[in-house]
Amino acid sequence: MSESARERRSINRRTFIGSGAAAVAAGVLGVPTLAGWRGQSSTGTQLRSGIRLPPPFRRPMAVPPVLTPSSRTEDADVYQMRQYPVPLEVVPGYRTTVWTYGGSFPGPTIRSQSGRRTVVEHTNKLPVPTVVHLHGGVTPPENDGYPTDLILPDESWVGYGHGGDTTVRTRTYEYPLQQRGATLWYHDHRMDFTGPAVWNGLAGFHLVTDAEEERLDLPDGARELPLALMDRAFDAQGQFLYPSLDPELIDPPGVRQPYESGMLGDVILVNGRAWPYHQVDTALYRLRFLNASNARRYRLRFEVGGEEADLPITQIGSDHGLLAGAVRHEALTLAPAERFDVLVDFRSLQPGTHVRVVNDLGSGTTADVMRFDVTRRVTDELEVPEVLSPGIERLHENEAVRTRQMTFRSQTIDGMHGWVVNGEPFDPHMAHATVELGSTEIWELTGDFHHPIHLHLAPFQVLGRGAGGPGPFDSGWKDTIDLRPAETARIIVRFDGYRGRYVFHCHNLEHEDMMMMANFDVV
Ligand SMILES: [Cu+2]
Repeated sequence: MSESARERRSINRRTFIGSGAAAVAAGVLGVPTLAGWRGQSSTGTQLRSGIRLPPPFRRPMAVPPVLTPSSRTEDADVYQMRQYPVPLEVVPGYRTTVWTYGGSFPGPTIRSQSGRRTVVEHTNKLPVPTVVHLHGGVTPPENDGYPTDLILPDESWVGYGHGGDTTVRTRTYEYPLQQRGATLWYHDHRMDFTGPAVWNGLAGFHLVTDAEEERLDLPDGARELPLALMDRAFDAQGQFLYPSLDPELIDPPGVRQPYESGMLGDVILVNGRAWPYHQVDTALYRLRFLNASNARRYRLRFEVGGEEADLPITQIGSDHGLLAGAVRHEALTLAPAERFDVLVDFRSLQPGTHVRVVNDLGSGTTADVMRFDVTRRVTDELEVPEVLSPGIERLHENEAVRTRQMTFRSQTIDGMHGWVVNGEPFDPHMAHATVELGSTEIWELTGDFHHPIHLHLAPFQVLGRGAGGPGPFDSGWKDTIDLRPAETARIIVRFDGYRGRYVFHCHNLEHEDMMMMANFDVV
C-alpha cells in the first residue's frame, strides 16, 4: 500500500462534509436517472458487463450451506465466521474474486430458534474494515453493527467507533432473537462503503423459526428454498465491476457519475449464480425471497409458457414473519432488502414443464431471473394454509404518541452528489428522533425517487400510501418499505427492545453510502 493511502486511512471522512447541517450546500441536483423507467422500475443506472454474457438456465442453482455451530451452550448457539476473498464461478467460465462470509456466496445460512441466543464471532480477513448488521434483528445497539463499529483488518487502520466499539480483526456479535420467526439476513454495513462491500459478496441468510411456524405444515427440507436475488456487472476478466470513486475504498465514498442514483448490473444472480435452473418435484414449495441487490427492484412472475396461465404466488410471510392469513399475488414486487415468504405449487404441472421466473421490471438480460424445471412426479398432500398467524398484533393509529415527517431526497453536498434525510447528510453524532422505549409513533416518509427505507431495531406496519391504504406488498410486520417516487407513506412503529442509538436509512446502497442515513435514539 502506498504511503498516501496509508495516510488517507486515518482521515475521518466527516472532515469531507464537515459536521451536520453547516456543510450542506444549498441546491438540488439535476434529475437522477430512472433506468428503464416503465411506470415503476428502479432508481439507478445499469452498468454493462465487459464479458460475453452466457445464455440463461445453463447451471443448477446452489443453496447456501447451513452453518454448523462451533459450540452450543444451554441457552446459545455459537458460530465462527471468517470473512475472506475466494474465487468462485459466478458466471460460467470465469473465476470471480468474491468477498465471502465463510467461503460461500451468499454467506452460509444461519438457522436460529426464536428466543434462543445466537452468537457469531466474525474474523475480518478482507482488505478493508467491515461491519456486520443482522437485518431485521431486534438487537442491542452494541451488537447491531452500527456503521462506525468497525472490525479493522489490521492495526494500521484507524477506526471511528460508536462508543469506542472499533476492534481489530475479530468481533463477537450477540443476538438475543427475542422476536418472531422470520427471514432475516446479515450483510456488511460499514459507513460510506456498504455498497461495494455487499456488491463484492457480503450478504447471507439468517432464518429464525418459532413454535407458531413449526405448527404449520409448511414445505421444508429440499422444498424450502432461500432465494437471494442480486444483480451484478463484470469487467472483461470476469471480476465484479463497481464504479467506486476510490477503488481502495478508503476515501472518498460514493460512486462515479452516472451511477450515483444506484448501481444496476446486467446479470441476475440467484444465490450467487447467473440465471440458474432448479429441478423440482410436482409438489408445493416454500420460496423465501430476499432482494439483496444494491438498487434493483423486481416484479417476479412464474411463467409456465404456452397457453397456460402463470403460477399463482401465495404470500405467507413478509420481512418479520408470518402474515395473519395467506395473500394471493399474480406477481411479486420486491424492493432492495425486502423479504417475501411465498408458496408456489408445481403440482398441476407435467414433468418436463419449465417455469421461468421473469422480471417485468427488467429488459433484455435482466428480464430473466431463473427457471424451475419440473422433473419428477411425486404425491404431495400438503395443503396451502389459509390461516397463518391469527393472533398477529395490529397497531392502531390511536396508540401513536406522535407523528414525525421524514423526507428522503437528493441534494448537493459540498459540490458532490448526495442523498439526505430531512435535508441532512448522515452524521453519526446527530439524531433525527429521540423516541421512548416501548412507545409507538407514526412516521410519514416522503421521497423524490425510489427509496427502500429501512429502520433498524423496530419493525413497523404500513398504514397507507398517499391518500390510499397499504399497497399489496405492505402486509404484515415490515422493516423495509418500498417508498416510490413523489410518494408519502405512513408507517406505524413500536420502539420495543433496547435503548441506544440506531440508524434508519435508504437501502438503495448507493444512496446510503452517499449519506441517506440518520440516527434515532431510544431512551
Ligand atoms: Cu434512496
